[in-house]
Amino acid sequence: MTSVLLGEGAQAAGEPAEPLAAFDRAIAADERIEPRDWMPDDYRSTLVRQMAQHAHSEIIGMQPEANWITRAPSLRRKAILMAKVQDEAGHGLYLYSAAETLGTSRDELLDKLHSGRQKYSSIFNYPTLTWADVGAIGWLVDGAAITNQVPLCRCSYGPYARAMIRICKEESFHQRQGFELLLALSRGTEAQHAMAQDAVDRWWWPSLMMFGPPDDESAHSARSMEWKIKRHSNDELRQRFVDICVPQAEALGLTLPDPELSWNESRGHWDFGPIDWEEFRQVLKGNGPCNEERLRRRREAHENGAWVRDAAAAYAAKNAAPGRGRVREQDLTETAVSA
Ligand code: FAQ
Repeated sequence: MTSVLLGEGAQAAGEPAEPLAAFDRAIAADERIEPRDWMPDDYRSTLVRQMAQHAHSEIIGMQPEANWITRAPSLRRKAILMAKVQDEAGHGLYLYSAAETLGTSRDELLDKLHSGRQKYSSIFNYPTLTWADVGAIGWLVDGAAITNQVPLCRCSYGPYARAMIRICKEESFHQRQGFELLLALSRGTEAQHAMAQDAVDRWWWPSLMMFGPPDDESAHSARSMEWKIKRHSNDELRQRFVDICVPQAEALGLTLPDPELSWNESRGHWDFGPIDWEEFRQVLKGNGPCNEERLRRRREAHENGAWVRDAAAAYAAKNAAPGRGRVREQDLTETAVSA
Protein backbone atom coordinates (compact mmCIF):
# COMPACT_ATOMS: atom_id res chain seq x y z
CA MET A 1 0.00 0.00 0.00
CA THR A 2 2.07 2.91 -1.22
CA SER A 3 -0.63 5.59 -1.10
CA VAL A 4 -0.39 6.10 2.67
CA LEU A 5 3.35 6.03 3.19
CA LEU A 6 3.41 8.83 5.71
CA GLY A 7 6.01 9.91 8.21
CA GLU A 8 6.07 8.73 11.82
CA GLY A 9 4.31 11.90 12.98
CA ALA A 10 1.05 10.89 11.34
CA GLN A 11 0.20 8.29 13.92
CA ALA A 12 1.24 10.44 16.87
CA ALA A 13 -1.41 12.91 15.79
CA GLY A 14 -4.15 10.32 16.41
CA GLU A 15 -6.12 8.95 13.51
CA PRO A 16 -6.35 11.78 10.98
CA ALA A 17 -9.15 11.44 8.47
CA GLU A 18 -7.07 11.14 5.29
CA PRO A 19 -4.74 8.30 6.32
CA LEU A 20 -7.64 6.46 7.95
CA ALA A 21 -9.64 6.76 4.73
CA ALA A 22 -6.63 5.52 2.76
CA PHE A 23 -6.21 2.61 5.20
CA ASP A 24 -9.90 1.71 4.85
CA ARG A 25 -9.64 1.87 1.06
CA ALA A 26 -6.60 -0.41 1.09
CA ILE A 27 -8.40 -2.96 3.28
CA ALA A 28 -11.52 -2.81 1.08
CA ALA A 29 -9.38 -3.33 -2.05
CA ASP A 30 -7.63 -6.32 -0.43
CA GLU A 31 -4.24 -4.60 -0.56
CA ARG A 32 -1.53 -5.43 1.96
CA ILE A 33 -0.67 -3.05 4.77
CA GLU A 34 3.12 -2.80 5.11
CA PRO A 35 5.22 -1.81 8.18
CA ARG A 36 5.77 1.83 7.19
CA ASP A 37 2.15 2.42 6.19
CA TRP A 38 -0.07 4.36 8.53
CA MET A 39 -2.43 2.09 10.49
CA PRO A 40 -4.90 2.61 13.34
CA ASP A 41 -3.48 1.93 16.81
CA ASP A 42 -6.06 -0.80 17.43
CA TYR A 43 -5.13 -2.59 14.20
CA ARG A 44 -1.49 -2.56 15.29
CA SER A 45 -2.22 -3.79 18.83
CA THR A 46 -4.59 -6.51 17.59
CA LEU A 47 -1.89 -7.79 15.27
CA VAL A 48 0.77 -7.72 17.98
CA ARG A 49 -1.58 -9.61 20.34
CA GLN A 50 -2.40 -12.33 17.82
CA MET A 51 1.09 -12.67 16.35
CA ALA A 52 2.67 -12.78 19.81
CA GLN A 53 0.25 -15.48 20.93
CA HIS A 54 1.00 -17.38 17.77
CA ALA A 55 4.80 -17.07 18.16
CA HIS A 56 4.61 -18.11 21.82
CA SER A 57 2.53 -21.16 20.83
CA GLU A 58 5.19 -22.25 18.37
CA ILE A 59 8.01 -22.21 20.90
CA ILE A 60 6.00 -23.61 23.83
CA GLY A 61 4.67 -26.24 21.40
CA MET A 62 8.21 -27.60 21.11
CA GLN A 63 8.03 -28.97 24.66
CA PRO A 64 5.39 -31.72 24.46
CA GLU A 65 7.02 -33.21 21.36
CA ALA A 66 10.61 -32.75 22.51
CA ASN A 67 9.59 -34.95 25.45
CA TRP A 68 9.74 -37.92 23.04
CA ILE A 69 12.95 -37.21 21.08
CA THR A 70 15.13 -39.41 23.28
CA ARG A 71 12.53 -42.17 23.25
CA ALA A 72 11.60 -42.25 19.56
CA PRO A 73 11.34 -45.91 18.52
CA SER A 74 13.79 -45.75 15.59
CA LEU A 75 16.54 -43.55 14.13
CA ARG A 76 14.21 -42.52 11.30
CA ARG A 77 11.45 -41.44 13.68
CA LYS A 78 13.97 -39.60 15.86
CA ALA A 79 15.41 -37.67 12.88
CA ILE A 80 11.90 -36.73 11.72
CA LEU A 81 10.84 -35.56 15.18
CA MET A 82 14.00 -33.50 15.70
CA ALA A 83 13.47 -31.78 12.36
CA LYS A 84 9.86 -31.04 13.24
CA VAL A 85 10.71 -29.55 16.64
CA GLN A 86 13.39 -27.40 14.98
CA ASP A 87 10.81 -26.24 12.44
CA GLU A 88 8.56 -25.04 15.28
CA ALA A 89 11.46 -22.97 16.67
CA GLY A 90 11.90 -21.49 13.19
CA HIS A 91 8.20 -20.61 13.01
CA GLY A 92 8.54 -18.80 16.32
CA LEU A 93 11.45 -16.80 14.89
CA TYR A 94 9.57 -15.81 11.70
CA LEU A 95 6.63 -14.65 13.81
CA TYR A 96 8.67 -12.71 16.38
CA SER A 97 10.47 -11.04 13.46
CA ALA A 98 7.15 -10.21 11.80
CA ALA A 99 5.92 -8.73 15.11
CA GLU A 100 9.11 -6.62 15.32
CA THR A 101 8.02 -4.83 12.13
CA LEU A 102 5.17 -3.40 14.24
CA GLY A 103 7.64 -1.86 16.67
CA THR A 104 7.57 -4.55 19.37
CA SER A 105 10.84 -6.23 20.27
CA ARG A 106 11.22 -9.95 20.78
CA ASP A 107 12.56 -9.32 24.29
CA GLU A 108 9.42 -7.43 25.20
CA LEU A 109 7.15 -10.21 23.90
CA LEU A 110 9.14 -12.94 25.63
CA ASP A 111 9.00 -10.98 28.84
CA LYS A 112 5.20 -10.84 28.55
CA LEU A 113 5.05 -14.60 27.92
CA HIS A 114 7.30 -15.38 30.88
CA SER A 115 5.32 -13.16 33.23
CA GLY A 116 1.99 -14.64 32.09
CA ARG A 117 0.76 -11.39 30.50
CA GLN A 118 0.40 -12.95 27.05
CA LYS A 119 -1.18 -16.25 26.13
CA TYR A 120 -0.11 -19.25 24.10
CA SER A 121 -2.39 -21.91 22.65
CA SER A 122 -4.39 -23.93 25.17
CA ILE A 123 -3.45 -27.15 23.37
CA PHE A 124 0.12 -27.17 24.65
CA ASN A 125 -1.00 -27.52 28.26
CA TYR A 126 -1.82 -31.20 27.77
CA PRO A 127 0.75 -33.95 28.41
CA THR A 128 2.27 -36.34 25.86
CA LEU A 129 1.85 -39.64 27.67
CA THR A 130 2.77 -42.13 24.94
CA TRP A 131 4.63 -42.25 21.62
CA ALA A 132 1.27 -42.20 19.82
CA ASP A 133 0.76 -38.66 21.15
CA VAL A 134 3.46 -37.49 18.73
CA GLY A 135 1.30 -38.84 15.89
CA ALA A 136 -1.88 -37.33 17.34
CA ILE A 137 -0.19 -33.92 17.65
CA GLY A 138 0.98 -34.08 14.03
CA TRP A 139 -2.37 -35.21 12.68
CA LEU A 140 -4.75 -33.19 14.86
CA VAL A 141 -2.80 -30.25 16.30
CA ASP A 142 -0.86 -29.45 13.13
CA GLY A 143 -4.03 -30.22 11.16
CA ALA A 144 -6.01 -27.69 13.22
CA ALA A 145 -3.14 -25.21 12.96
CA ILE A 146 -3.13 -25.46 9.14
CA THR A 147 -6.90 -25.09 8.92
CA ASN A 148 -6.62 -21.93 10.98
CA GLN A 149 -3.47 -20.62 9.33
CA VAL A 150 -4.02 -21.14 5.59
CA PRO A 151 -6.48 -18.20 5.54
CA LEU A 152 -3.87 -16.16 7.45
CA CYS A 153 -1.70 -16.32 4.30
CA ARG A 154 -4.19 -13.73 3.00
CA CYS A 155 -4.04 -11.62 6.17
CA SER A 156 -4.10 -7.88 5.41
CA TYR A 157 -0.76 -7.30 7.18
CA GLY A 158 2.03 -8.13 4.70
CA PRO A 159 4.79 -9.49 6.98
CA TYR A 160 2.37 -11.80 8.84
CA ALA A 161 0.81 -13.07 5.60
CA ARG A 162 4.24 -13.79 4.07
CA ALA A 163 5.49 -15.59 7.21
CA MET A 164 2.36 -17.76 7.13
CA ILE A 165 3.00 -18.97 3.59
CA ARG A 166 6.25 -20.61 4.60
CA ILE A 167 4.88 -21.83 7.93
CA CYS A 168 1.88 -23.49 6.28
CA LYS A 169 4.10 -25.39 3.84
CA GLU A 170 6.05 -26.83 6.75
CA GLU A 171 2.95 -27.48 8.86
CA SER A 172 1.34 -29.53 6.11
CA PHE A 173 4.43 -31.73 6.05
CA HIS A 174 4.13 -32.07 9.85
CA GLN A 175 0.49 -33.05 9.55
CA ARG A 176 1.33 -35.81 7.08
CA GLN A 177 4.06 -37.24 9.28
CA GLY A 178 1.58 -37.41 12.17
CA PHE A 179 -0.98 -39.15 9.99
CA GLU A 180 1.64 -41.62 8.73
CA LEU A 181 2.86 -42.34 12.27
CA LEU A 182 -0.69 -43.01 13.50
CA LEU A 183 -1.43 -45.17 10.45
CA ALA A 184 1.61 -47.35 11.20
CA LEU A 185 0.44 -47.77 14.81
CA SER A 186 -3.17 -48.33 13.85
CA ARG A 187 -2.15 -51.12 11.45
CA GLY A 188 0.35 -52.56 13.95
CA THR A 189 -0.25 -54.88 16.89
CA GLU A 190 -3.39 -54.74 18.99
CA ALA A 191 -1.48 -52.83 21.69
CA GLN A 192 -0.17 -50.30 19.14
CA HIS A 193 -3.65 -49.79 17.72
CA ALA A 194 -5.03 -49.24 21.24
CA MET A 195 -2.24 -46.71 21.95
CA ALA A 196 -3.14 -44.75 18.80
CA GLN A 197 -6.84 -44.78 19.69
CA ASP A 198 -6.12 -43.62 23.25
CA ALA A 199 -4.04 -40.69 21.94
CA VAL A 200 -6.80 -39.62 19.54
CA ASP A 201 -9.35 -39.90 22.38
CA ARG A 202 -7.29 -37.50 24.50
CA TRP A 203 -6.31 -34.96 21.78
CA TRP A 204 -9.58 -34.64 19.83
CA TRP A 205 -11.52 -32.25 22.06
CA PRO A 206 -8.55 -30.03 23.00
CA SER A 207 -7.82 -29.73 19.24
CA LEU A 208 -11.32 -28.37 18.64
CA MET A 209 -10.66 -25.78 21.37
CA MET A 210 -7.62 -24.48 19.47
CA PHE A 211 -9.97 -22.50 17.21
CA GLY A 212 -10.97 -20.29 20.14
CA PRO A 213 -14.28 -19.63 21.88
CA PRO A 214 -17.62 -19.90 20.04
CA ASP A 215 -18.35 -16.96 17.74
CA ASP A 216 -20.86 -15.36 20.09
CA GLU A 217 -18.19 -15.25 22.82
CA SER A 218 -15.23 -14.30 20.65
CA ALA A 219 -14.21 -10.80 21.70
CA HIS A 220 -11.96 -10.03 18.73
CA SER A 221 -13.35 -11.96 15.74
CA ALA A 222 -15.73 -9.36 14.31
CA ARG A 223 -13.14 -6.57 14.30
CA SER A 224 -10.34 -8.83 13.06
CA MET A 225 -12.54 -9.98 10.20
CA GLU A 226 -13.46 -6.40 9.26
CA TRP A 227 -9.75 -5.66 9.08
CA LYS A 228 -9.13 -8.89 7.11
CA ILE A 229 -6.67 -10.14 9.70
CA LYS A 230 -8.95 -13.14 10.18
CA ARG A 231 -10.86 -14.30 7.11
CA HIS A 232 -13.21 -16.76 8.83
CA SER A 233 -14.80 -17.02 12.25
CA ASN A 234 -13.67 -19.49 14.93
CA ASP A 235 -16.76 -21.69 14.46
CA GLU A 236 -16.44 -21.75 10.65
CA LEU A 237 -12.86 -22.99 10.89
CA ARG A 238 -13.72 -25.50 13.63
CA GLN A 239 -16.46 -26.94 11.39
CA ARG A 240 -14.07 -27.10 8.43
CA PHE A 241 -11.59 -29.04 10.60
CA VAL A 242 -14.22 -31.56 11.76
CA ASP A 243 -15.32 -32.11 8.15
CA ILE A 244 -11.71 -32.81 7.12
CA CYS A 245 -10.98 -35.14 10.05
CA VAL A 246 -13.97 -37.48 9.87
CA PRO A 247 -12.96 -39.23 6.60
CA GLN A 248 -9.29 -39.15 7.64
CA ALA A 249 -10.12 -40.95 10.91
CA GLU A 250 -11.92 -43.58 8.88
CA ALA A 251 -8.86 -44.02 6.65
CA LEU A 252 -6.75 -44.41 9.80
CA GLY A 253 -9.09 -47.06 11.18
CA LEU A 254 -9.56 -44.95 14.33
CA THR A 255 -12.70 -43.57 15.97
CA LEU A 256 -13.24 -39.94 16.92
CA PRO A 257 -14.45 -39.84 20.56
CA ASP A 258 -17.79 -38.15 19.86
CA PRO A 259 -20.97 -40.27 19.77
CA GLU A 260 -22.89 -37.29 18.37
CA LEU A 261 -20.85 -37.06 15.16
CA SER A 262 -23.30 -37.44 12.29
CA TRP A 263 -23.54 -36.23 8.70
CA ASN A 264 -26.09 -33.45 8.31
CA GLU A 265 -27.38 -33.61 4.76
CA SER A 266 -29.15 -30.25 4.86
CA ARG A 267 -26.11 -28.38 6.20
CA GLY A 268 -23.64 -30.36 4.14
CA HIS A 269 -21.45 -30.70 7.25
CA TRP A 270 -20.75 -33.09 10.11
CA ASP A 271 -22.68 -32.27 13.30
CA PHE A 272 -20.64 -32.74 16.45
CA GLY A 273 -21.28 -32.86 20.20
CA PRO A 274 -20.88 -30.03 22.73
CA ILE A 275 -17.40 -28.80 23.61
CA ASP A 276 -16.52 -28.53 27.29
CA TRP A 277 -15.92 -24.76 27.36
CA GLU A 278 -15.42 -24.83 31.11
CA GLU A 279 -12.31 -26.97 30.56
CA PHE A 280 -11.11 -24.42 27.96
CA ARG A 281 -11.63 -21.51 30.39
CA GLN A 282 -9.73 -23.35 33.12
CA VAL A 283 -6.79 -24.08 30.82
CA LEU A 284 -6.68 -20.40 29.79
CA LYS A 285 -6.69 -19.40 33.45
CA GLY A 286 -3.57 -21.48 34.02
CA ASN A 287 -5.28 -24.54 35.53
CA GLY A 288 -4.59 -27.05 32.73
CA PRO A 289 -2.60 -30.22 33.41
CA CYS A 290 0.76 -28.75 32.29
CA ASN A 291 0.47 -24.91 32.40
CA GLU A 292 2.87 -24.56 35.29
CA GLU A 293 5.46 -26.96 33.88
CA ARG A 294 5.39 -25.39 30.40
CA LEU A 295 6.04 -21.86 31.69
CA ARG A 296 8.65 -22.99 34.19
CA ARG A 297 10.62 -24.85 31.51
CA ARG A 298 10.31 -21.90 29.10
CA ARG A 299 11.72 -19.52 31.70
CA GLU A 300 14.55 -21.97 32.47
CA ALA A 301 15.37 -22.34 28.77
CA HIS A 302 15.49 -18.56 28.44
CA GLU A 303 17.82 -18.19 31.43
CA ASN A 304 20.04 -21.04 30.23
CA GLY A 305 20.30 -19.38 26.82
CA ALA A 306 21.54 -16.05 28.22
CA TRP A 307 25.17 -16.84 27.35
CA VAL A 308 24.22 -17.51 23.70
CA ARG A 309 22.47 -14.13 23.45
CA ASP A 310 25.45 -12.43 25.12
CA ALA A 311 27.89 -14.13 22.76
CA ALA A 312 25.81 -13.21 19.69
CA ALA A 313 25.57 -9.58 20.85
CA ALA A 314 29.34 -9.44 21.50
CA TYR A 315 30.05 -10.91 18.07
CA ALA A 316 27.72 -8.42 16.37
CA ALA A 317 29.34 -5.52 18.27
CA LYS A 318 32.81 -6.71 17.27
CA ASN A 319 31.80 -6.90 13.61
CA ALA A 320 30.17 -3.48 13.71
CA ALA A 321 33.26 -1.85 15.24
CA PRO A 322 35.53 0.36 13.09
CA GLY A 323 38.50 -1.64 11.86
CA ARG A 324 36.31 -4.61 11.05
CA GLY A 325 37.64 -4.49 7.48
CA ARG A 326 41.24 -4.65 8.74
CA VAL A 327 40.46 -7.77 10.79
CA ARG A 328 39.08 -9.45 7.71
CA GLU A 329 42.09 -8.45 5.61
CA GLN A 330 44.38 -9.89 8.24
CA ASP A 331 42.30 -13.09 8.39
CA LEU A 332 42.61 -13.41 4.62
CA THR A 333 46.40 -12.94 4.75
CA GLU A 334 46.69 -15.59 7.45
CA THR A 335 44.53 -17.98 5.46
CA ALA A 336 46.62 -17.39 2.34
CA VAL A 337 49.87 -17.98 4.27
CA SER A 338 48.65 -21.16 5.92
CA ALA A 339 47.30 -22.47 2.60
N1 FAQ B 1 -5.66 -20.90 23.41
O1 FAQ B 1 -11.69 -13.26 20.55
P1 FAQ B 1 -11.00 -14.56 20.39
C1 FAQ B 1 0.47 -24.48 16.31
C2 FAQ B 1 -7.88 -16.31 23.58
S1 FAQ B 1 0.24 -22.84 16.47
C3 FAQ B 1 -5.33 -19.83 24.16
O2 FAQ B 1 -11.67 -15.59 19.56
P2 FAQ B 1 -8.87 -14.22 18.45
C4 FAQ B 1 1.69 -24.96 15.57
C5 FAQ B 1 -7.58 -15.14 22.64
O3 FAQ B 1 -6.20 -14.94 22.52
C6 FAQ B 1 -1.25 -22.69 17.45
N2 FAQ B 1 -5.99 -18.65 24.08
O4 FAQ B 1 -9.48 -14.32 19.92
C7 FAQ B 1 2.29 -26.09 16.29
C8 FAQ B 1 -8.27 -14.03 23.36
O5 FAQ B 1 -7.52 -13.66 24.51
P3 FAQ B 1 -6.88 -12.17 24.69
C9 FAQ B 1 -1.56 -21.31 17.67
C10 FAQ B 1 -6.99 -18.58 23.18
O6 FAQ B 1 -7.46 -13.81 18.59
C11 FAQ B 1 1.82 -27.36 16.11
C12 FAQ B 1 -9.51 -14.71 23.91
O7 FAQ B 1 -9.20 -16.08 24.02
N3 FAQ B 1 -2.13 -20.72 16.48
O8 FAQ B 1 -0.32 -25.17 16.79
C13 FAQ B 1 -7.36 -19.65 22.36
O9 FAQ B 1 -9.75 -13.42 17.55
C14 FAQ B 1 2.40 -28.44 16.77
C15 FAQ B 1 -10.74 -14.47 23.06
O10 FAQ B 1 -10.68 -15.20 21.83
C16 FAQ B 1 -2.41 -19.42 16.41
O11 FAQ B 1 -2.21 -18.68 17.35
C17 FAQ B 1 -6.65 -20.85 22.50
N4 FAQ B 1 -6.95 -21.94 21.80
O12 FAQ B 1 -8.95 -15.73 17.92
C18 FAQ B 1 3.39 -25.89 17.11
C19 FAQ B 1 -2.98 -18.94 15.11
N5 FAQ B 1 -8.40 -19.26 21.58
O13 FAQ B 1 -5.80 -12.08 23.63
C20 FAQ B 1 3.98 -26.96 17.79
C21 FAQ B 1 -3.20 -17.49 15.10
C22 FAQ B 1 -8.68 -17.99 21.92
O14 FAQ B 1 -8.01 -11.20 24.47
C23 FAQ B 1 3.50 -28.25 17.60
N6 FAQ B 1 -4.22 -17.08 16.05
N7 FAQ B 1 -7.84 -17.58 22.89
O15 FAQ B 1 -6.31 -12.17 26.06
C24 FAQ B 1 -5.54 -17.02 15.75
O16 FAQ B 1 -5.96 -17.34 14.66
C25 FAQ B 1 -6.46 -16.45 16.80
O17 FAQ B 1 -5.70 -15.75 17.76
C26 FAQ B 1 -7.34 -17.52 17.52
C27 FAQ B 1 -8.23 -16.78 18.53
C28 FAQ B 1 -8.22 -18.26 16.52
C29 FAQ B 1 -6.49 -18.52 18.28
